[in-house]
Amino acid sequence: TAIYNTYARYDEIDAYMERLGSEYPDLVTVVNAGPSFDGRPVKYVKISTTNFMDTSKPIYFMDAAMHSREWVTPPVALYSMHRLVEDLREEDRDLLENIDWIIMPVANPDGYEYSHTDDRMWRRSRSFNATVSTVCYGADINRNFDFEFGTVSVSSDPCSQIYPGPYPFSEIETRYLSNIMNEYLDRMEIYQNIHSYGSYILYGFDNETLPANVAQIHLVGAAMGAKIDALKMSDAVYYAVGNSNFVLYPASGTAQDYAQDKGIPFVYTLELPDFGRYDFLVPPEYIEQINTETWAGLAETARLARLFY
Ligand code: 0X9
Ligand code: ZN
Repeated sequence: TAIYNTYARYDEIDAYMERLGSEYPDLVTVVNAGPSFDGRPVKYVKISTTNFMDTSKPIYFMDAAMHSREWVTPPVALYSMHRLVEDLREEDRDLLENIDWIIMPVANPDGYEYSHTDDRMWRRSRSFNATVSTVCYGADINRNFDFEFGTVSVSSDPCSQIYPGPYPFSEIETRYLSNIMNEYLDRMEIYQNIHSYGSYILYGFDNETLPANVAQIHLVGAAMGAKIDALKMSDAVYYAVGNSNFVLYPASGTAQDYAQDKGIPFVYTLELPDFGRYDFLVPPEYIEQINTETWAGLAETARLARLFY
C-alpha cells in the first residue's frame, strides 16, 4: 500500500518527502521549518516548476495534523503531493504550471507521534512549561494564534483540550505556520487548514464580521464541496459550507482567523468526513476514497481561486 493510503508514522512521512525531493529536484524542495518542541524536524515541501522564482504565480498552502488525533488528514496532504509530483494527470497540468504549492503534512509531529505511542485521542502539542503546569503538556495549536487570543471556545485550564497556551504563539509549531504565511503573504492565495471530522468547509471570522470577499469565498468553497460530494459513496455524509461561527461553533486564536486577518484571500478549515460513524477513528480502508474525493475538491479551489488572483 502506498504511504498516502496508510496511517504512517512521522519518520515514514518525513522519508516520503525526502524521497520526492531527491527524485524530483526540479520540482520539489523539502524545507525544515525548524525543530518541534521535542526536536523533530517540522518539514514541508514546496512544489514549483520555477523553484518559487516566478513571483507572478499564486501560492496554495495546506497543512494537516495540527490536531494530532486527526489521522486521516496527513494522507490527504501526502496524496496531494503525489498527484502533483508523481502522478500528474493531463487535466491537472494547469495546477502545477500556474500555481506554487506549500504542503505541510504534519504540523504537530510531537502530538502526532504521541497519538501513535501513548494516547490515540491526543489533540494538542507536547510542550512543557513548568510555570504553566507540571502535570499537563501542550496547548491547542488551533487556539494559539494571535487573533482574538483566549476569548471564545477556550479554557484556561492547562489540562483542557482547548487550552490556548499561556500567550499567543507560545507553541513553536504555531510560529512555523505563521512564519510561512508571513513569508509568502504577498502571493498566498489559498490557505487550507485540514482537520477532521464532520464534513465541513468553514471560512470567515468567528466574531460577527465577514471578510470583504465573502461572496467569492463562499462561491469557491461551495464549488469545492460540490466537487467532493459528487464523488461520494452512497453512505457518505455530504459537506456543509459556511461561516464557521454559524455552521460549527465560534473559536478564537485559530489558524483560519489569523490567516484571514492577514489578508489571505481564500482561507478554509476543511473538516474531513467520518461517515457519521467513526469520529477520529476512520478505518484505513476509507483513506483512498477520502484522498481521491478531497483532491478533486482541493484542485477545484485552486483553479477557481486563481481566477481571482
Ligand atoms: O475546534 C477546532 O479547532 C476545529 N474543529 S476540530 O474538531 N478539528 O478541532 C474547528 C475550527 C473552526 N475554525 C474556526 N471556528 N475558526
Ligand atoms: Zn482539528
